[in-house]
Formats: sequence, structure tokens, C-alpha cells
Amino acid sequence: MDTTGQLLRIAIQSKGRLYEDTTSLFKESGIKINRSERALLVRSNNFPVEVLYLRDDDIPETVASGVADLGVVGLNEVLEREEDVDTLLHLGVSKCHLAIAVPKHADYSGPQWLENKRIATSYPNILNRYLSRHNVKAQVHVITGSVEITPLIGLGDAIFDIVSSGSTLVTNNLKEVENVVDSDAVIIANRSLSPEKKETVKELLFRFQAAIDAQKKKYVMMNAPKDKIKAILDILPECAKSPTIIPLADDQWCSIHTVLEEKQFWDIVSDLKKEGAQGILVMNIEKMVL
Ligand code: PRT
Ligand code: ZN
Repeated sequence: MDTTGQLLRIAIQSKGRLYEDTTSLFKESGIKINRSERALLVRSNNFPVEVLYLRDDDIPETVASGVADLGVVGLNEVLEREEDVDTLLHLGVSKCHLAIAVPKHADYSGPQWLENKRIATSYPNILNRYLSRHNVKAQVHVITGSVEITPLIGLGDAIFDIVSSGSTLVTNNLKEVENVVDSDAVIIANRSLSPEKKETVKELLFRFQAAIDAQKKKYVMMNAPKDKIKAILDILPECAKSPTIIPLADDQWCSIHTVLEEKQFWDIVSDLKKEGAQGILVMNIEKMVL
């Protein structure tokens, strides 16, 4: 079959935090990308897609201009670059947020505290939009890298930067005072894809979604006394109300299989044990088509 018209070029980060998450998503979606050392453009041999490896900062523009059809990039970069692209899917990985932080002992009282202050950031556009929403005039200093060190060396009164665990702020004697926007990796698309390419995008998103849904869920198996089946089913959350029940060699016992979100599992595991569930096994699901 000739798939030339359907071939999608997708820009992803060449190395860094997003690279790992994106590469494993392709793998979990059954799309083979065999990248030899430092290759910049690699075509999959089992799906009509070729991967273009770039710095994440360049991905929004590359997609907006049509050099790539799709891109995987942090929402933070999409919001900062203000390029004309569609955001198609949130991948729920590489999560972080953009926050304003000030020295630990500052008497921060709200956005007005920032009036006339110097704020260091690599995200001036998002910050300026935030400041104008709050009618605050501040001096925005654009710095690439090591933003968190600026208050310590007297280069600024506050910073606006990516926060994940928060430990970088603590190490630099800063405290977060405003969470401005949450971010995760997203798929962005060029706004004028051909109908053929749109078909491939549909198939790609379907596969990605199945892999994302599977990551959130666990396959749970447990043995239980038959007379406790009802009690155990009552404990299971609504979404898992039709579990598989399999007889065991001991006819007083059965095996109950169901699918749960990991958090739900931890919420109910002690109740399951109280009702006599034993040998509880929790397994990863590779793909899940809903
Ligand atoms: O070379 P290239 O330009 O492609 O990479 P990069 O260095 O710009 O990006 P990279 O790989 O560091 O991050 C890529 C994307 O990952 C970001 O744009 C975010 O969308 C996302 N992400 C998720 C993060 C973090 N978590 C993160 N913790 N990006 C950066 N950080 C840094 C942050 O800058 C700060 O210095 O980690 C520090 C804070 O971390 P905590 O855990 O101490 O709070
Ligand atoms: Zn970057």
C-alpha cells in the first residue's frame, strides 16, 4: 500500500525529560522507531510516521510552519511561544507547573507585592500575561537557565520558573507563592493537515490514548472465600462492578479479577483483606481499548 500521502512528520525532543516519555509512548503504542546514534530524522518501519528530533524550544514553530505535522512538547512551551497550532491530546507525563517564587522570608501578600519588583524568568510571555491580568507592573528579566539562583545573587526579587517536586526552590531558599499554570506533555498539530494525514493522526491518537489509559490502570487478581464475593464486590468502585469470577480447585474459594486505577487500589486494599481476600496480585496493563 502506498502511504506517502499519509506519512506524518512528528517533532519530538532529541534528548531530555520529554525524550524518554515520548519514546516510551511510541513503544507502548506499537510504533517502532529504530534511532541510530544522533540521527535527526527516522522513519518508522511499521507505521506511516517519521520522527524529527529537535530542541523542545523549536517544536511549536516547526509545527506551526508545517515543517513538521505534529509535535510532542510541554504545554509550557506551547503557551510561551504563542504559535498558531492545535493542541490535540494531553499525555499526562512530564508534569510540572509554572510558578512565581520569592525568598523564603519575604512578606509576600499577593500579586500586588510584585509591583516594580524584578522577576527573572525564561517564560516572559506567560509571566507578562499573568501580570497584566493582575494589573501589576514589574520588571521582567529574561534569563535562560539557572533562574532560581537569581534572588540569591541579588539579580532579582522573585522568579517565575518550572516547578516539579519543589526541591530546587527549597535548596535556593525560595518559596512558591503563585501557581500560574499547570503543564504536561501535549501533542500539537499543524492547522492545515491534508485529509490523508488527518486519517493517520486519528489512528495515532487512538493508539496513544489506549497506551495512556493502560498506564493509569492496573489488572488486579485476588483469591477470596466464595461466601465473601458479595462483600468484596461491594468494596470495588463503580467502574469495576463486573469483575471476572473464576472457580478454584478448592470449591470454597474463587479468584476475582478486575481493573482498577492504582490510587483506587490503595484506597480499598485493606478493606479487601478484611473481607478475606488473599494472594492479591497487581499487574501492569500494556494496552487498553475502551
Ligand atoms: O535541550 P532542550 O531545550 O530540548 O531541553 P530543555 O533543557 O529545555 O528541557 P528539559 O528536558 O529540562 O525539560 C523539558 C520539559 O519537561 C519542560 O519544558 C517541561 O515541560 C517538562 N518538565 C517537567 C520540566 C520539569 N518537570 C522540571 N523539573 N522541565 C524542567 N524542570 C526543571 C526546572 O527548570 C527547575 O530547574 O527542574 C527544576 C525544578 O524541579 P524540582 O523537581 O526541583 O521542582
Ligand atoms: Zn528547551
